[in-house]
Amino acid sequence: MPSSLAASPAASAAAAVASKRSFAAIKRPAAASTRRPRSATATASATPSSTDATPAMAQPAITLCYFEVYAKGLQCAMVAAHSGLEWRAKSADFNFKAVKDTAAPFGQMPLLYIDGADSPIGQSTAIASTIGRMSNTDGADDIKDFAMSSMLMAEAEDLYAAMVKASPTAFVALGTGTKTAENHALLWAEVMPHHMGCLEKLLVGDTDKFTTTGLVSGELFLFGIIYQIVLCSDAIFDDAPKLKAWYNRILSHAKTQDVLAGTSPMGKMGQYFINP
Ligand SMILES: N[C@@H](CCC(=O)N[C@@H](CS)C(=O)NCC(=O)O)C(=O)O
Repeated sequence: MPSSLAASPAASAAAAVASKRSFAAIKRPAAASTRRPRSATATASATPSSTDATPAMAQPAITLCYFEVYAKGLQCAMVAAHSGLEWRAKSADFNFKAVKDTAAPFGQMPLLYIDGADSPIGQSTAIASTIGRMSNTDGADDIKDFAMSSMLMAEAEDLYAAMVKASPTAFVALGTGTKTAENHALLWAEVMPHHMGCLEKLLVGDTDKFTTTGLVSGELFLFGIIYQIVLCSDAIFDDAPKLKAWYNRILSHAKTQDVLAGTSPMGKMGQYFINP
């Protein structure tokens, strides 16, 4: 990510206040057997979760901070948007440079601030896992769903790494470093078909779901990177019809459309990976 992006407007006042408190305020969702119906438990400000798994306890609001591009932000925004938690993005005066060498655990974004927590969370997978746990959208009521969710998140990171290696971005042209013409050709001819083939086999039976709900945090996180890949080539679905159905199902979801239209709390985000 170029340094010009790091200078994008940034410091959430809410996040700064939140960063002074402790993690004690973060509650663990109750086990499925003790959960009450959503209507009896949702906080006034929370939007309804897109899954049937709704946390029994009101959870603190969260603030997701990232640059105005998809890159590592879309995956987290997808998980936040479908979580049912009250969430916001960084405020206009958020200053990444101010937290980069202090509060940010790895000096990078995305960062997740939880109201009541004493420090932000770094690493997009940790952010997605935390949101998934807080909102009970991580499939953890069913160990198979949880394992699948975790696998898909790891797979999404592998796909992201493959794109970073070989695809030009809005900021780095083909021919720079490992983004050679040869690697780029290999990406689309071999790397993507291999990954899509593996994913196609993991979908449950003849369904368009990887899990019982089809909307666990790992699926939403994976959607975030696959959407970015599809912006470069939708041929990835040529031999993966079930995966295409899975993709279209999540794509057409109102909460996904909100994120993509720039009408979610995250606002507008630009395309990161591009064609040469
Ligand atoms: N492994 C990290 C990578 C995060 C990352 O690479 N962040 C970049 C933007 S995509 C960043 O913050 N760059 C600005 C900087 O390092 O100053 C994650 O998944 O969150």
